[in-house]
Amino acid sequence: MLQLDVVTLFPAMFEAVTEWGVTGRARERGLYQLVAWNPRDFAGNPYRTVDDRPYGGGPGMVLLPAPLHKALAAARQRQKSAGVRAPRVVYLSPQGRLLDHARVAEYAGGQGLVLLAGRYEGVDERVIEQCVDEEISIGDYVLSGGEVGAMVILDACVRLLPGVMGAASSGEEESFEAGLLEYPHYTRPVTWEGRTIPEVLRSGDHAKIAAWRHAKAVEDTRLRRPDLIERHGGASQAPPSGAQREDRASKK
Ligand code: 4FV
Repeated sequence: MLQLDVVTLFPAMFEAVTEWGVTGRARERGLYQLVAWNPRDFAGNPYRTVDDRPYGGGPGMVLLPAPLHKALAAARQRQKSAGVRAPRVVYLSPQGRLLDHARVAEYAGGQGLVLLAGRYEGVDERVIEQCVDEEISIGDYVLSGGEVGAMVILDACVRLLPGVMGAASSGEEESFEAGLLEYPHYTRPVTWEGRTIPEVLRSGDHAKIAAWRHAKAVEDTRLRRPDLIERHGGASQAPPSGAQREDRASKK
């Protein structure tokens, strides 16, 4: 079971992941556990204060180091008692390394993750120096809190856990694994608003369909994300053969 802990001023926000859809069902099936820790519970003052003004002046407030440190220590201790050898603390911030499929796959393949979600202007830098193993950003924009980023990591990780997506495992994961964007999808009706689906998809010829889908994936990736093609050393012209598909399936 993947052990997940999050340090956040808004634990209830995570119900969006733990109570709904694929990730909600995966939690019910015990495929992962998510425990939230609120720094206010570690504030140690009657006003449960967790932030203060920035030294050197400037706008906004900064999260105090001590409540975060205590909350992170509690989360790490819970992970250790749940059998996680080396709990990894990840702080969500715009200064972090950009999240990608490889990172998500690494997290999903691990034992446990402690996510630190900041608020206001961020956390005292000394917490990052002392308690954080890695900073991760979900994109070059500023959010009002790290919770949304933490949920992105949770959702993407849980989808990769064995048994979560099962047979319905969308090709999306596979696509990013292969460095390609996903091919286009169609469903009923055959013609909609005068637009008819590509004939090959009704041919029943699975090799032809696989070839068409791969060609579309390469074409779209070249057009929309040439960086992905570069990163994956060019797209192989041949669609993944049945054998490759099978052995990927067997890995699931
Ligand atoms: C963010 C991002 C992000 C910065 C200050 C929270 C906010 C506030 N996190 N990827 N982009 N965080 O904007 O992960 O505390």
